[in-house]
Amino acid sequence: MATTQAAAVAQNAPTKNPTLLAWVAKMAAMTQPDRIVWCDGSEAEKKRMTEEAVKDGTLIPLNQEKRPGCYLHRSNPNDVARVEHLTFICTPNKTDAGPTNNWMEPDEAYTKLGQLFEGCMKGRTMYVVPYAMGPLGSPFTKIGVELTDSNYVVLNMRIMTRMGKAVLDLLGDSDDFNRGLHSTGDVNPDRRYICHFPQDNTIWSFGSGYGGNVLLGKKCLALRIGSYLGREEGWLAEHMLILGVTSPQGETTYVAAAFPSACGKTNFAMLIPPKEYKGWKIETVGDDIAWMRPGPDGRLYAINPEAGYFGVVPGTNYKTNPNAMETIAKDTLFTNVALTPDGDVWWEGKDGEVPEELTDWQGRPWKKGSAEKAAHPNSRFTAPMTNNPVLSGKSNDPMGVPISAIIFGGRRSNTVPLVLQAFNWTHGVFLGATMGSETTAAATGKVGVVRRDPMAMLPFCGYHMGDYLQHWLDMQKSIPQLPKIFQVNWFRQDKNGKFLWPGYGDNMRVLEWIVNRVHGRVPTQETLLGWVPRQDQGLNLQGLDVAPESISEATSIKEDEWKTELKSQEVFFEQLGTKAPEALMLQRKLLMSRLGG
Ligand code: TSX
Ligand code: MN
Repeated sequence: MATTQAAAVAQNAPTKNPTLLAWVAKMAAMTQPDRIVWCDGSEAEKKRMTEEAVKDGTLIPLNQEKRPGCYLHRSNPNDVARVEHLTFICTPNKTDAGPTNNWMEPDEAYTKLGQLFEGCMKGRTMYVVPYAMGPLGSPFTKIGVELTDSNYVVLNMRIMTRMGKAVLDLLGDSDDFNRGLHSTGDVNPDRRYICHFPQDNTIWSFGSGYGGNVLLGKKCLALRIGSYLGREEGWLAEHMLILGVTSPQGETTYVAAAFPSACGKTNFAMLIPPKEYKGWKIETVGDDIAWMRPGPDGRLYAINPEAGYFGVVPGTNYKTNPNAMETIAKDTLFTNVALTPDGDVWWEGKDGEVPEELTDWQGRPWKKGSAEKAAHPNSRFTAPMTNNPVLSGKSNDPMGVPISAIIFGGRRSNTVPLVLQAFNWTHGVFLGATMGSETTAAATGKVGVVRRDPMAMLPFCGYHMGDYLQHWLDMQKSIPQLPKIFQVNWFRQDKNGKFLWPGYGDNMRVLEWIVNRVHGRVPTQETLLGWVPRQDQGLNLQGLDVAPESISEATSIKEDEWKTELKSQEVFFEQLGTKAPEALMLQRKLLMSRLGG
């Protein structure tokens, strides 16, 4: 039985890779699909699968005049976001996963999920999706194969990754590929698990059809497994955007930046400079993930392993992010947004009037003024990066881009000033390790509570957070030309809750200071916390219609607030126990002594 199945798999496969064929046969023997389809990534395949998805109700065609090539998908209402409490790191020892991850023993996880996967694809098709994270032929690039029974997953993976036949050719007979297995199952939250097996380069995901849980190349491979591989192999897999800043003189400086959710990462990655910045240009290399390793010239080089954007839709408009609006004008899959009577999509925070009537994200009639949201707050677009009007020409460069600055951000209504530069790499890692952001969505508990989210990696680090921070510290030994590290906060408020900094395009002013610091072109002011812009030769505020008092408030450092902050940081470090890196504890003590005990 098993041998005939294996023979059948081999007969239809566009590869002779023995490891791949044996694994597909083994997974097929367990899940028992009616048929196996090897995806080739072609246009014809896209057309055929899109038509099938429309026929089976997975996709709703949108108005093809208004949104050419665009479709709407509605997920199960119980399945609209990543599920951290159902996400597991499966290593032999619990300590390897650390206190910030859920852990399951690998054999137990394989057995438990194996029971769920047993026969789960009966009556269904198993799609074999070969994909690459990173440009084909890049030394950074990793190959994965995802087996899935979801046509929605295939169509999304086609946008988010380099997918298809070319990847199989690149893989050849190698056994070095991530083994991803996914089934939507019956979308029952009680039978939903996302398990990572770093030692086996394997991911098993069951019972969900939602983005981050099922597009296995993204959070699962590029971050959780990626961070594990990065530590083993001496590189960094980070939750960072990558952008290039080009001056009127034609000098391009590349920056990587980590922000927790709800800080406008995609907006920053596609920023349009204000009119005073004639001749300046921001270009996007990536909006979510950066893989970084030392290059031949001693600088730190980064690639974006993805090929598309899986972005939050609500709040996106021609004021907050014109480039994103252009990006999603065509060939985009929308998930859980509202539908207009004329077949266009709508969401809270879109430009223009609120329509009188809509079909909401669950397919129910919706009327203007309704207390419920028409689009789900976590509704998404999946769009190819090639749609982005400001896509960097280097986004497909196998060598990546040299990173001159690393930025750590957060949403803080107080305490953290607009911008500061770390004294050195170790201090910069301390700034990243102590990142925090205030909660915004009422659905996830109290609003305005600071959540610690080191390097914005808390839900995405595939091993012990203490070891991860130590790996960051250790990396300075292998990067002769270290990027400079900065901390930013666009979200400082006055006592009435009004934002002090205009943000958005005006963040260019902060970026220019960062670029000038990187190239040693501007003097700076030393403070307790780090180096900040000087009053005289600091931030360029030309043309900015903001009261000088607001700027000084946004950039102010209040010692009493910092004493409170240090106490709050201690709670996080205590969680890491003996794995809290000594160098970071010393940074903490130094700051405490600068504050006067
Ligand atoms: O994305 C944001 N950025 C980065 C842009 C490059 N947002 C949106 C965050 C939610 C996803 C911001 N919100 C930013 C910001 O820099 N700043 C703010 C706060 C803010 C909001 C509104 C105004 C000013 C600041 N002003 C008016 O509404 C007029
Ligand atoms: Mn992200």
